[in-house]
Amino acid sequence: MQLYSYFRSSAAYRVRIALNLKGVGSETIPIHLQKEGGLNRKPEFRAVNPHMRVPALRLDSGEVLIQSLAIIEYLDETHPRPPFLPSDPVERARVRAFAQVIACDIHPLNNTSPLRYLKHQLGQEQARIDTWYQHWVLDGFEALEALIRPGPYSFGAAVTLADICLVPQVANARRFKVPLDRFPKIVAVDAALAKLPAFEQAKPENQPHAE
Ligand SMILES: N[C@@H](CCC(=O)N[C@@H](CS)C(=O)NCC(=O)O)C(=O)O
Repeated sequence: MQLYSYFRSSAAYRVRIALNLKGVGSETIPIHLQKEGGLNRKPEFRAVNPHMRVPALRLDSGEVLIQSLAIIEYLDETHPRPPFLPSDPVERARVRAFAQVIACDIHPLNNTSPLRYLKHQLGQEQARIDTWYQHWVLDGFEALEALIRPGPYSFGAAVTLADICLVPQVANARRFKVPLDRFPKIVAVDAALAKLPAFEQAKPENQPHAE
């Protein structure tokens, strides 16, 4: 398999964690999102992913999958152990909901394209963009803090899709200096997950193309 990735992309980070947890090897194809206005915008990458975003996963069959949650669920379906979702349907819905607070409600507002749009098309100052970033992270983290169950991970003793989404979002928040002191449960879960090799190896700074 080939993973189109960028070391700082939190959506690609989710897939790196998932691949590591499943023990699935892949070759990384780095796509620089800043260089020359974003190499993801070149026709070569548009041919891979029409939405011009990472991650994308090329399967051995040549098929390309996009969208981190779809890729992670594909990995879970094709490599069932360890499972990323609990067996109970209500618990599954809860884990998915937690992941979607991050992937559908926090991340899309703070992603490269919208932040660039605020700056270049809408002419917003960097300070206002930083305020926007922080506002939506804090808004989402308030909900996550309330949704976390007794640990050590977000939903107990097994690592789930919720954890796979949480760690990259926390790393992103730290990078943008969002204060996390109001979120002791999030910080504790993140610290517990940091001890797992699958999470450690997936960190942005541990990618060969990191800068
Ligand atoms: N919902 C998508 C988000 C993908 C996404 O937006 N990736 C970002 C990096 S985290 C990206 O490629 N941004 C490039 C751009 O917006 O131009 C997923 O979960 O895969």
